[in-house]
Amino acid sequence: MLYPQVNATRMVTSLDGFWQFQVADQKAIDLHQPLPAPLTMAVPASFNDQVVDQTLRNHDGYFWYETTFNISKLQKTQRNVLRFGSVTHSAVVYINGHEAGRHQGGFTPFEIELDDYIQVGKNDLKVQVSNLLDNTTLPSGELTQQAGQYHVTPRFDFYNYAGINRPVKIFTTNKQVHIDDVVVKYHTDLHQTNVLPDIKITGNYHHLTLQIIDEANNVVVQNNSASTTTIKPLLLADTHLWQPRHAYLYKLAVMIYDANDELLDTYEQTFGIRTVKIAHNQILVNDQPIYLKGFGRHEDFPVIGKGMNQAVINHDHNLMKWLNANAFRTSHYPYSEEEMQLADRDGLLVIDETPAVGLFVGFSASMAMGQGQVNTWQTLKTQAAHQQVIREMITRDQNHPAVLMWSIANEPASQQVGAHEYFAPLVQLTKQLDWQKLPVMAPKIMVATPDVDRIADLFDVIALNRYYGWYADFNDLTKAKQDLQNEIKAWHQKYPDKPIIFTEFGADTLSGMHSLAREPYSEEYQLDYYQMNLAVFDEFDYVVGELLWNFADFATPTGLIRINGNRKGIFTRDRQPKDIAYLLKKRWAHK
Ligand code: BDP
Repeated sequence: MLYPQVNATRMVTSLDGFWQFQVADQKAIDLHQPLPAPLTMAVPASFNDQVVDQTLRNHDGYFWYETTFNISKLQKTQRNVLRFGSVTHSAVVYINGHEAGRHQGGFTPFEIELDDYIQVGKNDLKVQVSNLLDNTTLPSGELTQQAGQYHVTPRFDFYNYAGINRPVKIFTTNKQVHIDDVVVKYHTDLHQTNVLPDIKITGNYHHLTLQIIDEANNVVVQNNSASTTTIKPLLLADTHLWQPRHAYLYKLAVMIYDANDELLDTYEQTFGIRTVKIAHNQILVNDQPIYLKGFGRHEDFPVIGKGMNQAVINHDHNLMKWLNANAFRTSHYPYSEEEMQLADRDGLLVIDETPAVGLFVGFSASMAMGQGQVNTWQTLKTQAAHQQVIREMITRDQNHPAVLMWSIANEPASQQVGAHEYFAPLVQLTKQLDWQKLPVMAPKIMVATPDVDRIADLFDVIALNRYYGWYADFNDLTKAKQDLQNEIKAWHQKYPDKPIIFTEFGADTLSGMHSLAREPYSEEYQLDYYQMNLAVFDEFDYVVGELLWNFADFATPTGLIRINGNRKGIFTRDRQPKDIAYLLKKRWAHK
């Protein structure tokens, strides 16, 4: 899927700004009239923390956004497409009172063809948004209704921020013929690279030209072709590789022409050349073993909630680079396209995760180690949604060299009967959709130990979320150390060829709390906890990654063990370092 771009044939208008907003179900809205009693709401951002009224902040159900936009005579001669970076969790889009499209799933973009609905001059855009989650959606939640009021109990701990979280744009293309997709496929021996892109075009054209442009803006290779099916490979004789923390980005320019050499449409797709392999329990990037140093994170910041904000993203990346990190996981949903573009540029490796979180019925974060009594795989009906989120994530992100692996679920009930049957087709689908065949993983919950887990054989990597010294062996780091060592050995014994990475480990820590007794919640305990864990990882050369939980403190609903959010951050929510940050910076300079 192409990210909107302004060029010789395309225009982009941003619809970001102050919109109208109102909580209401469909019956209360006249689609041909302005919203009757709206508030102002900034887009992009979650709605929740922009309002003062707490009932509104925590509203579960439907709400409406409205804005107007103008179309010039000139613009009406083009094809106009409305594009949402994401609407959380579902959207029905109305243009001038008519339904023009809808989308389910809160973390991937969708596009709506506008030409049948818009007019020259002023147009009305309304979006009915829902933040409801149930047994069929991803993320997964428990939905109840009482006296006509919906109530969602999320099966995850982060606050269920919702709204128009990412940019809204209208882009134009030629009406009759346009480039719909560019997938930059290549084969490289790390010196010579043959680039053979997959290009989708709607409409008739006479011929196309392809160019690869390097970072100095030189055209390094060019091809002409009569059609997308007869493209000859473009040879990069001396490939400049994309390396972790040493990014190098090329662009593939596609130009399509009519018989008179008149340019009909063009698009420039950024890409990088790198390989990813798994061999002998190591992860190889460009044939070199890599050790992952970094974080599980959240899109989460005061006031904007899960809204896309480039300054926050850039600052987070600068903090990660300052600590000498090289990787992060998009826990627990695909992050914004803008962030993925920056990861490409910053050379940060990304474990790209679907929003398949909460696939464990009856397990509750606030009960910590509580075991679900209900069989998840008989209760949930998420297979269709799961296929969709995998498809949409890969379609959106396959051109990003930063993507190292696909994480297709976080902490599913992989120890319960039915887990293997549920995941086997999903792993197969992921491999089938991804031409690169990147490794596939799904981080494991603590109760999914090697003796009871049913799905590890399906995946390329053993990814562990482990909290020895916190949810297990609380305040007993000696016992925690033994248990951690034993579990690592047991996994290795069962799957000697698979690399092990720790996708989560951490301890809630109140910034500024100090304890001579080095007690839990203090900065001292966080230091001791991590030093123990990191020393254990260093004992095993098949442990090839440490992604700490979490990069920063983040918002959650208040709970028994969630006081003002999840406090496992290495940084506070406003990005001030806890003591542990300096230890990591030192360690990661050499690791
Ligand atoms: C894990 C989840 C993560 C939670 C974390 C925690 O994957 O989303 O925030 O535990 O409890 O179970 O801190």
